[in-house]
Amino acid sequence: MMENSYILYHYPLSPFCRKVRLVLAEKKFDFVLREERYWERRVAFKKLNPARKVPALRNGVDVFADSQAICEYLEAIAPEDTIPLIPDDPKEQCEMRRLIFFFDEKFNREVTSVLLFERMMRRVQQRGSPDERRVKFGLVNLKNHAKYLKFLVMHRRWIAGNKLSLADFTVAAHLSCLDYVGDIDWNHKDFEEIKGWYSRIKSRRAFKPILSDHVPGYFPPLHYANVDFD
Ligand SMILES: N[C@@H](CCC(=O)N[C@@H](CS)C(=O)NCC(=O)O)C(=O)O
Repeated sequence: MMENSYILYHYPLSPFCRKVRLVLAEKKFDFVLREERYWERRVAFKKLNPARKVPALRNGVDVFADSQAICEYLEAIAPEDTIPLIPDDPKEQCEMRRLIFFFDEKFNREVTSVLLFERMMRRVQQRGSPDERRVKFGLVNLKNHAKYLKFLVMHRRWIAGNKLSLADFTVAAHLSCLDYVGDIDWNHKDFEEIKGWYSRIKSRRAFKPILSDHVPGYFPPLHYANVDFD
């Protein structure tokens, strides 16, 4: 491993970990991935992050936790020749953070965490069979939130404004997890506009490794890894 290289403790289908992976790659940091099955509550991992949550990012003796805190730190120390992911204007920053919290809190609680748990994590963690009522709840919420997301991408070039920002990586991280488990109907009218934005972010080089993720026993739909959705 190269000196100054980062270790990211992650789980492949965690939207928070994916956001950090995307930002590490976009900002050209050297990093290696270490899968952390956080539900096994490894004592050594608790020492790294007392919250026992992934992602945690380690660089020698320094450990950083919480995806948003990590991304803001990476933005602050990133090489100058990389594209800025936080706007300079305080009003634009505020809008970007509002949307990040909206998706990482509300959307995650009502959609991503519900569908990922029912579709996949229940089986991975051996916690019984899917609760169909919860699946329905997640899918109905996804439909409702898609309308808001559609509104955003129809009025702005990127999620939080006219420039690419951390908000785009946040939302893309959530959608990529939902796409992996097959819950996004890209042919539905509400996803038509979203598809154009997602295709733009999905075609960035930083996105490639995420598209080749594979969780043993679960295959994503064929379009998952293709930028043109074919
Ligand atoms: N706010 C945290 C949330 C991280 C999070 O909830 N990660 C989940 C995996 S997707 C986790 O580790 N859960 C373990 C737990 O809640 O005990 C962040 O942005 O990093």
